[in-house]
Amino acid sequence: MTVTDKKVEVAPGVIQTLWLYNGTAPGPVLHGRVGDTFVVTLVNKGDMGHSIDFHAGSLAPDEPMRTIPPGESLVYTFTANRSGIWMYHCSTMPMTAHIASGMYGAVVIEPAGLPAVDESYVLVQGEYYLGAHDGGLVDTAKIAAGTPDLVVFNGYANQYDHAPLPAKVGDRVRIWVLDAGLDRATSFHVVGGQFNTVWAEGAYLLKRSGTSGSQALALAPAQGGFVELTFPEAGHYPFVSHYMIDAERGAHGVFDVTK
Ligand SMILES: [Cu+2]
Repeated sequence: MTVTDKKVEVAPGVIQTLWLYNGTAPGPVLHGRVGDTFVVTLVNKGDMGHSIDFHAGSLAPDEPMRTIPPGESLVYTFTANRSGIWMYHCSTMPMTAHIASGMYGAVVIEPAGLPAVDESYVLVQGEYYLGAHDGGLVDTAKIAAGTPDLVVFNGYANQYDHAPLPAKVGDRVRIWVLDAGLDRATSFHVVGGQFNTVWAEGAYLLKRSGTSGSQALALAPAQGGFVELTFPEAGHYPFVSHYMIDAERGAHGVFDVTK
């Protein structure tokens, strides 16, 4: 995973200079099964020190999570012994500025025996504290004040209003959600939908329930899980963080459900 600085559009007409793993915010979604070993080479091609912290592995952080200066690299090896949707992020101080500049992502380790579904999506919630709109850097005063300008799924405000996620009537849809923060919790809800399966932080709250339901998946920063639902009829089903101020900040999208 290579760290670079890059100017990126984060909402229509809003360009920010971000610090990125492999050129995107969030960084790439890594997928695996319980027992898989990941060997990640972190290469710092940015212009300041950076690092990476994978929650998906348990180890002494001293060496693999160390900050490396520009031009250097390190090899970070971990084994995913437990299922989950695990956060990774830069842990170089000030960590707030590094995470808010795009240095976060997800590692999905499926629980053993997870059934196949018809559609599966990964949504990673993040935040932007905007500097100047023509390529500015993160505004750390807004971080200190706890006032993000944008709260987003997969790095772009209202991304899936512009390009809705497709699904078919009657199909089982699984949505993995990671709240990468940095400081906002999420309450993931699908308007017009009900979850009959909810799995969060290692355990099922509901599992293919026939008569019990769930309306929102609550996640604190750095927590994750998945929900499953079936859409009963064709239409446009919005999905949001039901912290409504954050839905209005950009944590909003749409499922376009067709027959
Ligand atoms: Cu960093």
